[in-house]
Amino acid sequence: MIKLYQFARTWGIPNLSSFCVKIETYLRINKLPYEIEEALPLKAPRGKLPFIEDEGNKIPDSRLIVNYLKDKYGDSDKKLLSLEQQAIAKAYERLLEEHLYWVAIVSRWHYTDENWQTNKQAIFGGLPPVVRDLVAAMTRRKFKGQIIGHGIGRLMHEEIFGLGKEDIDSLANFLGDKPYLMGDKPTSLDASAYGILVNTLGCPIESPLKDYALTKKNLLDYCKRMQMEFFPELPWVAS
Ligand SMILES: N[C@@H](CCC(=O)N[C@@H](CS)C(=O)NCC(=O)O)C(=O)O
Repeated sequence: MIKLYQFARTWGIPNLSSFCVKIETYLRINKLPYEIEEALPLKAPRGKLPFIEDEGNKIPDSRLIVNYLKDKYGDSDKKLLSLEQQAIAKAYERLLEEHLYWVAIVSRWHYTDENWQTNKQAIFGGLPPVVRDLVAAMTRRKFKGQIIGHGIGRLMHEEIFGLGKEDIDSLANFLGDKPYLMGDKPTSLDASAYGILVNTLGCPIESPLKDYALTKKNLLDYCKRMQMEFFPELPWVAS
């Protein structure tokens, strides 16, 4: 059986990592049986979660995991979407994972001290106190380096959230009143989108990004619908 390595569940959402939510949602959309192994990134083959283990293969990175699962167990996206739709879905996936994700990272790790404490407790709360503070501080420093290297960390908060709001507008306008982003059936793009959106709309990290996303009723309803359909054991509690 596929083993999914991810952070422990918290905040009443599937995972505090949008990429972990993405993979678990993908597995559920495609009805692939799996079991969860709680882990921290230290244990991951490339130092990041999620990763999966399947028949002795360890596969890192949610994009490579989805490719692997599609190759091995079938690609429902290909059956559902035209080449043009697949191209659009890929572009949105990249918007979510390579841009909006970084806005979320800033909100969690480097926006307010309150958010940082909430984030710290959720990720490192299970570690013994002395180790916890040390590992948390080191990881926070590492993320600082990453956001500066990426470039987004060189902008003012107002500018960063302004860019994030553009992504939210695009998603809300693209979703419109469709049940799923690409139409009537869920695809891997919904796994990716729900991962980021539930980590924006459904978790206790406060920011102008969250406030703005909450004004988009179709996105909020979509996110709640995805959770109800694919994680019925987790009733919506936040926002
Ligand atoms: N591109 C990777 C990103 C995975 C990723 O950034 N995971 C984060 C959690 S959301 C992580 O494990 N970070 C740990 C670290 O950088 O130390 C994917 O798609 O899986």
